Amino acid sequence: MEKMAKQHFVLESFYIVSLVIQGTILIVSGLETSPYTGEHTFYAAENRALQGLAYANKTLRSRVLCARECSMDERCKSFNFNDCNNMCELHLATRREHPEDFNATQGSVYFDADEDTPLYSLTNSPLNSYRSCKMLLDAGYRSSGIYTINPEGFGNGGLLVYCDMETDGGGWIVFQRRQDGSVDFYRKWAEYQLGFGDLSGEFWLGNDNLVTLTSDDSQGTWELRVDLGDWAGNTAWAKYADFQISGGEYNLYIGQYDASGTAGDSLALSRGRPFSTKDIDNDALGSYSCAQSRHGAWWFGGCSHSNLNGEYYPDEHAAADEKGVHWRHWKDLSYSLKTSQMKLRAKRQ
Ligand SMILES: [Ca+2]
Repeated sequence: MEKMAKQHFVLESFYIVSLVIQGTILIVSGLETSPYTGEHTFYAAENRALQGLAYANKTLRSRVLCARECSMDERCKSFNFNDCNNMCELHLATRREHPEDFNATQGSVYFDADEDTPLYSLTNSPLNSYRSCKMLLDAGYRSSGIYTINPEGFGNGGLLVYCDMETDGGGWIVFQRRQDGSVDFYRKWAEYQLGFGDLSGEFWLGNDNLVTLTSDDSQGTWELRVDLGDWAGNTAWAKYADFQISGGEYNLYIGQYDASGTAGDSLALSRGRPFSTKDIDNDALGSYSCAQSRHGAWWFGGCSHSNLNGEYYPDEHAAADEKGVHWRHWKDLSYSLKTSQMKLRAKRQ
């Protein structure tokens, strides 16, 4: 039959499409009235899709029909087929040219002619098997956003978190974000305990959640990262090894400061300190309240070099020194930052 196709002695064209799915080869062949003739082998990556690059899409009954569509069009270099909605998407390029758009997508299968492609298959395990943003990242989930993770200690519902999949290799669970002042951070102990705000905007994930997360040592130790932004568009970061928040008074335990950080170590005075809020004073200054005087909630000693939960101002000028969102070793105590994120990442030993 192959010989017949090459001799072109019939008006119809001949095609062979081979689909290689998890090592199994499925061959489809037949006669077509299309002028394009060819033999095509497509390799499958399960639960994957090349996103945002379709030049054509149509609803078809199966991946085999989608493969035929692609094989009949000379321009088509790869395709997605979604088993949930039977959508067939044809692409002019492959995952090789657009690795950043090749993402984990449940229910979708991606095909191209590269025999290495099956290596990118993902098992169809439910999201609830992932215990951290790092595990999601390692499974191919490369888009930052809101995910449910199921770390030890959270029961069946898991924990809804924002995963930063881009910064410093990705895989970070963000537990604090300031960016526009839309959420009030001058709150009481019980609110910091439970968490507040909006995961897609400003929020505090909650001290109890931090305790449970950082006590799960099955994932190794945890790193702490702080990302800061000023009002001129500059950014800086700090990173610490061995991050843990203990139960009870939510003491901050951090290991070595990463000397390559650009923000400086402004947590030195907070090491080992319990958390303080405007209504629970655990600082080292007796009846004086660091949390009240600085309008924040933090690991105060006497008091601190930072308070990223301070008052949010519309510019760098805090109403008084140390009242704003500050990190002394990058900007002055009186400089109130525009953005702040605190995040933790599981680090397997
Ligand atoms: Ca005090």
